Amino acid sequence: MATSILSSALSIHKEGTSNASLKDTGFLGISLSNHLKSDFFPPVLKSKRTLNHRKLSVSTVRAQTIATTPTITRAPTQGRKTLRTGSVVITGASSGLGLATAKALAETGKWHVIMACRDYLKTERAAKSAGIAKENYTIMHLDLSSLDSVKQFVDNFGRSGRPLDALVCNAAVYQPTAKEPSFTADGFELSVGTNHLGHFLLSRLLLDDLKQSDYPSKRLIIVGSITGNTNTLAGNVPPKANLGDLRGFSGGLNGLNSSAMIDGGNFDGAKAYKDSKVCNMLTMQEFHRRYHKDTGITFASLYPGCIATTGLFREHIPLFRLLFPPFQKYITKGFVSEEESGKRLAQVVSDPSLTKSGVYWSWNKDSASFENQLSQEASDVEKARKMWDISEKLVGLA
Ligand code: NDP
Ligand code: PMR
Repeated sequence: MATSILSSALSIHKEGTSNASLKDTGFLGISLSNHLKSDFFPPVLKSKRTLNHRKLSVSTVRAQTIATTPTITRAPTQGRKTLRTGSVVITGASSGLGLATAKALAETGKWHVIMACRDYLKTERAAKSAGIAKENYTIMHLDLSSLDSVKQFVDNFGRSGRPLDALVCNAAVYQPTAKEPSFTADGFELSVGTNHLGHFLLSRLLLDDLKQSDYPSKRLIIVGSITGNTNTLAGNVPPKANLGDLRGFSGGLNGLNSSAMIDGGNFDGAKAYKDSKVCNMLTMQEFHRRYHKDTGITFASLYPGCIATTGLFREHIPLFRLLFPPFQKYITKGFVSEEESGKRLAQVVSDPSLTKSGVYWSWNKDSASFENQLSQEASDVEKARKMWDISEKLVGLA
C-alpha cells in the first residue's frame, strides 16, 4: 500500500500541470482564491395522508419498520410562537458521519431523527452508545441496494404520519479492493447502485413529502466528496472520477450486456465510488434547477472533511486503515473527527445561515463553512440532465 500511495503521489506531480497542482489546490481541495473569499405551527399529523401522490406504489408491506418511539414528538407550544420539532431522515445513520449527524441534531432538542438503516440491531446499539435519547430517534429499515426496499421505506414512512422536513442522503459503500463488481438486487454495480441510484429513487419519491412540509426551511442534502472533484489534489489521486459519455450507465451497469462502470470501462471499485459521488453532486444541482424555484426546498451537497476513521474504509487493506488517519492528520491536514463532521452536516441541515440552494459546502481550517467550487464534470449541466434521465429509466420512474 505504501508503494501504491507513493505511486499515487508521484502521478499527481505528473498531472500537476493539467488541472491540479499543489499551488492551485492547497489542502482540502480549497483553492487559494476560495480561501481568500474565504412561529408557530400546529402539530402536523399526517395520518390522513394518502400515498397516491407517489408514482410507484408498494404492493406488499412487510413489518420492516421498527419504531423505537411510537408517538410523534413535538416541541411544546407553550405561549409564544414555537417552532415544532423538525423531522429529518438520515440514511446510513448507523455509523460514521450519519450517526454523528443524528447525534448532533438530536442533541439540539429541535429534531427528531429517523435513522434509515439496513441493520436495525447495529443502529439501535450505535444510537445507544452514542447517547442519543430514546425519544429523539426512530429506526426504520432501508436497504438502498434494493429498489423494492426503497419503495417500502417510503411507504412505511408515509404510514408513520411524520412530516418530512429534511432528507439527508448519506449512506455509501466503498469497495477499493474488489477485483470483480458486485451488484444490487436490481442488477446495478453496487457502489453506483447504492450510493446514487438508491438515493435517487428515495429522494424522488420523498420529494412530495418535503413539498408538503410546513417547516420554514425544508432541505434535501446529498453527501458529496472531494475525491469526486478533479479540480482538487485529492480528486487527482488515481483512479480519477470520470463518467465519460455515460455509455455503461445507459446500458444498466449490469456487467452483462453493458459495462459495470458508468463510462463503459473496466471495473474499478475505487473509481466506481468516486463516479457515484459525482452522480450525487450532479443530482443535487439538477434537483436545484428543476425544483428549487417552485418548491422553496434547499438542495445542497457537501464535503465534510476527511473522516479517516469511519467504516467507509472497512474493505480496505489493514495497512491502509492503519496509515490513513495519521496521513490525513499530519500530512494532508484534511482529517476531521466524526464528531466535527457530524456538526458540519448538522449545520447544512438546520443552520439558518445555510439556506442557499444548489451549493456544495466545504469548511476551511477554522471550521468555517464556505461555498466550494465543483469540478468541471461535477458541474456539467448537460451531463447532469443526461445522468438524471438515465437514472429515471433505471429506477423505473420513466
Ligand atoms: P460509514 O461506512 O461509517 O457509513 C456508511 C453508512 O452507509 C453506514 O451506516 C452503512 O450501513 C450505510 N450503508 C451502506 N450500504 C447501505 C445500504 N445498502 N443501505 C442502507 N445503508 C447502507 O462511512 P462514512 O460515515 O464515512 O460515510 C458517510 C458518507 O460520507 C458517505 O456518503 C461518504 O461518501 C461520505 N464521505 C465520507 C468521507 C470520509 O472521509 N469518511 C469523506 C467524504 C465523504 P451499515 O452500518 O449497515 O454498513
Ligand atoms: Mg486522499 C489535501 C489532500 C488530500 C485530501 C483532503 C484527501 C482526502 N486526500 C488527499 C491527498 C492524497 N490522498 C494523496 C496525496 C494521496 C496519495 C498519497 C492520497 C491517497 C488516497 C487513497 C489511496 N486518498 C484516499 C485514498 C482512498 O482510498 C480514499 C478514497 O479515495 O476513498 C474514495 C482517500 C481519500 N482521500 C481523501 C478523502 C476524503 C478520501 C476518502 C473518502 C471519500 O472521498 O469519500
